[in-house]
Amino acid sequence: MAQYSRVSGSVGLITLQNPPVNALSAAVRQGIVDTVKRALGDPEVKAVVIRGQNGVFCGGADIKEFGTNMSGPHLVPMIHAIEAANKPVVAAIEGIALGGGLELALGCHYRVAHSKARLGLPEVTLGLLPAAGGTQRLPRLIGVPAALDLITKGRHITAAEALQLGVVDQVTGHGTVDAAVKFALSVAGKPLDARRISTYPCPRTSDLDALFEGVMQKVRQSARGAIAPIACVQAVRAAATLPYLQGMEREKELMATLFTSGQARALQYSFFAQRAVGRWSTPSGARWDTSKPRPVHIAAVIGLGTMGRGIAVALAQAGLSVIAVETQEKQLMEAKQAVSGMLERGAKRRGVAPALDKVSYSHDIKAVADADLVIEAVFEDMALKRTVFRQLSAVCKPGTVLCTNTSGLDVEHLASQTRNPQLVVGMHFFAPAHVMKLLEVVYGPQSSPQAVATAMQLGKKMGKVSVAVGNCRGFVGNRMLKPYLEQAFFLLEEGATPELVDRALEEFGFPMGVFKMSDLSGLDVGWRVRKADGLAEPVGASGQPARIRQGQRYSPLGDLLCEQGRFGQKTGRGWYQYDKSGGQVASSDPWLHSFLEGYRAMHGLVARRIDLQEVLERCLYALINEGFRILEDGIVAGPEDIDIIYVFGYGWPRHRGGPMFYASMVGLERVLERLEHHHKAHPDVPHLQPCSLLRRLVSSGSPPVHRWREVLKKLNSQL
Ligand code: 3H9
Repeated sequence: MAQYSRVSGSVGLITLQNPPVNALSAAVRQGIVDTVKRALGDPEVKAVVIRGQNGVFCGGADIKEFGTNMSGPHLVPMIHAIEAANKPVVAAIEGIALGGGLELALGCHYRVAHSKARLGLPEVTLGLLPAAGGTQRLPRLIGVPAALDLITKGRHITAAEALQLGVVDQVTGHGTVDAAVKFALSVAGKPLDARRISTYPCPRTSDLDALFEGVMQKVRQSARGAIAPIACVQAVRAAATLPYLQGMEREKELMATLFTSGQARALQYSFFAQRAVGRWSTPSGARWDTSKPRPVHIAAVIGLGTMGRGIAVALAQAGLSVIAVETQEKQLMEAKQAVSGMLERGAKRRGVAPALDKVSYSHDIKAVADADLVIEAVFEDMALKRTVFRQLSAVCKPGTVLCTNTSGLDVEHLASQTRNPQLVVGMHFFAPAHVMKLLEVVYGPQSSPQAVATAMQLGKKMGKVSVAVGNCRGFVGNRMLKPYLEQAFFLLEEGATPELVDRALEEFGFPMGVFKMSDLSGLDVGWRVRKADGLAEPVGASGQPARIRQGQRYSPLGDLLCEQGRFGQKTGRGWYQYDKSGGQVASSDPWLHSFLEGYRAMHGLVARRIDLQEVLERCLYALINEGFRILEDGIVAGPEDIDIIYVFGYGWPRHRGGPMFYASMVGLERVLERLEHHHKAHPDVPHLQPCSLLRRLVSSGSPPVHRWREVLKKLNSQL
């Protein structure tokens, strides 16, 4: 809806009203059409100002409408009518002007923005392009290179940058609407021809072909298979080479192909999923809206290895006072330097002062006595963590929330070492902890709603996407990773190479294949865990056949590489070779290929031809199958939790929505049929045996992913 009033005698004021972001729903569009008509027809009105309710100009088209039968006036003619008006129309931009919101403002003759406003055309992040004239007007206003940068990246800019680029005409630090009204009065009656952006020629750029070729190459590389960024380049090219109306036709055509694409569906699903995970709930009935977090002013980190340092930086950057504890003097000195360096670099990037004085250091765990929340980040060893939790329980003030950054150990067991197990949760960060957006907040059966809410809120404060998950081995992300890695190893045994497996996964859209990723994070990490689990034993030591452990098929390939000191990038050799220890450019290693041949010969394995499709099915469907088990076990509340974990923490391509969304796009029957097929071929691999939830979803008609929560509830109540 849009409200109309007259202010300062002769200014028609139109207020968009659709909380929380004044999205351009059918009713808002109709409201704009009606109120603009009214203002233009009112002889007393000399100029018009458009603003949004509650200090928010407009968040763009209403994304919720995209999946429905859209009705109401279209944005393009609505914006044309504003631009064609014979009275000046001024956009008063407070809060945000994004997507269709900025396009609406670009149709106005003038734009006045508040200094804290953010502007942008983020449609590309939803698998779309700015199709209400954004791809045609922005380049005409600010030039092709700057428009390409904003449109292909979907970047939000500050009001200051918008002013510098020429997107807005004035920035104010005070009442934006008052400033816009004053501005409108000052331009009333002046000619408007030079203010209609659609009539501008696109600023000339030298060697347009070379510019677009270069940009297209870069965009293709970073898009990892996403189609929207490429369509954005094509649309801007139309602005640069065609008259406005023909450019608009091209924009419409390109949008039509994107609008119904699976990628747009996946990205819009991901947008809503990211917000849905904030509305967490646990099987015990704790919920985001009924659980009150404890205030956290002072946080402590125990253990200043790589993870602890990153966590300390993330906490300090979020404005908390941080007590950083490391018992080893040498490590403490190094950590001080590293943390200060990270804080300084981060502050320089963000143009703020470094929060160096927020962090105090100690080698004594007693220093955390006053902390409101402590995050333990010591070495991944249960005995050590147990000791730390006992000490924390003794030294911390009553009510301190105790968190562990374990990546998979039993949170409940650690809780049992303390006096207040209800105050213990997991906060599983991802390396580097001050950069990676994902945080798994792990609750055990005894964790109180308040402890979960406190960790979730702290995650939000640190700018993380936090997902509440139940306590199980590996939680969600690492639990699903296990069958994925296992399949990759088995594929090597059966005839694949690391290069083939990685190629399949990178073409799917992962930034790095599984073997390159393993080289980057270090093969020794998994080796240590497998040794602790009694899996990685020297061949023959257990008296079992080398390729069977604990009654199941097992591949010792990773262990054998570690026995040779091949730990990945850090040693210059792993699944690939690198020019030096710590090198980052992977190249094929003939040694590895002959090692694989020798291994197969020793175990009587005959290499067969494996294609890219089999790699994808074996690796991804095994991972997805574990996702269904996680849902079945009630470790997460819905598929969105899993998908967000994979998109934000494990490099799953966002334009494919996440593993569970992807499964629903492939078709659950198809996933089931292929798992059955691969399980039949490998009956000794339990991870390939389809999960019963998958079977039940298929027999209940394979509902779309947004209905799984509801179906899960129904299925659970029938048990
Ligand atoms: C477009 O404009 C296409 C056109 O070019 C052409 C068409 C022909 N629609 O994120 P928050 C909801 S495409 C519907 O938690 P924040 C959101 O779901 C659009 N709903 O708050 C949430 O609902 P709930 C281009 C929307 O302060 C609530 O608002 N625009 C929309 O952290 C609060 O959101 C964009 O891509 C929307 N457009 O961040 C902007 N936007 O409470 C997308 C938000 O039920 N939006 N909601 O969970 C954003 O980036 C952020 O929401 C924003 C606010 C920065 C605006």
